[in-house]
Amino acid sequence: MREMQRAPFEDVIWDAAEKLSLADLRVLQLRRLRETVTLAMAVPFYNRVLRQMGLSPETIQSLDDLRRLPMTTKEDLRQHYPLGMLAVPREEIRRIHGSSGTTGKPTFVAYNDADMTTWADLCARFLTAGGLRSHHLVQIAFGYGLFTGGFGLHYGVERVGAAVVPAASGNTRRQILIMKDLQPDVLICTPSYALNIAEVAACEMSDPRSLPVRYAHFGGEPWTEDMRRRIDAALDVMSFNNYGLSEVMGPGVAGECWIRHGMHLHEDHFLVECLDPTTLEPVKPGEVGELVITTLTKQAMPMLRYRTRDLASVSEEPCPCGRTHRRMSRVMGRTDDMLIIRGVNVFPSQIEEELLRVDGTLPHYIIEINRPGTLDEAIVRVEIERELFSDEMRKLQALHDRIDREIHAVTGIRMKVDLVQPRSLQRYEGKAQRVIDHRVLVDKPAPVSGSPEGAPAGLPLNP
Ligand code: DLL
Repeated sequence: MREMQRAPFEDVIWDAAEKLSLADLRVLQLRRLRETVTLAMAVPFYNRVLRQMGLSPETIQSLDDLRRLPMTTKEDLRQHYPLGMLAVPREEIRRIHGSSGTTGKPTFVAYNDADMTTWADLCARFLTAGGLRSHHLVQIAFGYGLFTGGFGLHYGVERVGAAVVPAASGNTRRQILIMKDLQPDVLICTPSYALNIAEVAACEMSDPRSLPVRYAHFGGEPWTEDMRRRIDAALDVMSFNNYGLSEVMGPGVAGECWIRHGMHLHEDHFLVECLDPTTLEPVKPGEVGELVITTLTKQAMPMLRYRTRDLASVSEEPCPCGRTHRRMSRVMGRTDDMLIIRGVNVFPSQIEEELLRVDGTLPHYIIEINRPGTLDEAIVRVEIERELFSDEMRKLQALHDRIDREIHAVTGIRMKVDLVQPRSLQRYEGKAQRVIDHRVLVDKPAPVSGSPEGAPAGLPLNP
């Protein structure tokens, strides 16, 4: 979307901190990093590790000292289940959320009053950058519950002063009814659920573009630029990407401005490193690495160098919108959802990109992996437009062969391609599941990423 250099609405900066000079930002970050390490000393786990490493708040003299701090992993949180990582007394906790895990046990995260205020403010920040104004009505179709999406965005919208319809996820017909009758300006959900809404709306009325929504904020799962083009066209909206994870807050870590070319990291609240996941050395600006995030203002559960497993790049290029905080790319994949098929590393997002580039495909697909004998076998099932099935076989075959070639070109391996009827693959109301790895189910739990909320990863829900 780089070609579009004029804001489609008057840009509003929610917080002056978004335009801090680099020098001022660094001063603020260093002060907050010391405060965070001080707080972390109250967490028995961090206290022990920091002492062992000879570290204390006083040893943090510059931002470079961040690299001396220990890393935190999901496994550390699991080992301190349910709330062993608290830095404040239990009585101070105001909210507990959680993320789904492979073991069926969620990882719990906690917020005190100050955290709740910060969280609402950071969501308000990216929502404002993406066009939300106080006179808007917003339909939130995220799950309300342990998942941070529903409540996180809800408080962010209210913080802006806009009105919320907390429709929650699911019951797609009712979502459409609410849209028609209440005329919301903004839709908030996962990108895959937005597609689902567009599809059901198309079955029920002639044109989903006549729905009133004009802006949309999507996050919680990976999606591609092609997916954005299709959603924007299907619903006649301008959609914005936002990123976050419950362990460090939930939504509110980064979000797009009107440029829609990368998500501004909220760097006054998070120190974000982009590291080579193997060597743990920083990658160059613009190169893909794993995001490792240190919270700077979270009080109830501060996180030191949390390994997100999310692969993205971080750009230092100035943004035409004037916000000074660096921008992260879309999440390209996760270190733990990288598929190894016949020894080759493949990310589902690479396949999505290729599939959606081909005319006639619909944005619904699933990648299934089996190992019938000794060799892995991958099947990509993708829905295609209904008319294509009534065309001559030759056209169908040509489409099949094109997809086959494109996937082979990008991944280097041959996958079986299965063109299926529209609406024949499962739909999701929260995070979509794009991979079913039958091999993994046999001996170890499947990766967390992309699993529908609350579902054991790797298992199809209501197939
Ligand atoms: O998904 C928080 C969130 C809710 C963010 C709503 C944005 C909107 P978790 O359930 O803990 O928290 O899952 C976090 O989801 O590590 C990424 O792998 C993935 N993820 C979140 N946002 C995006 C995005 C929420 N915009 C995990 N693009 C993260 C790609 C995303 N992946």
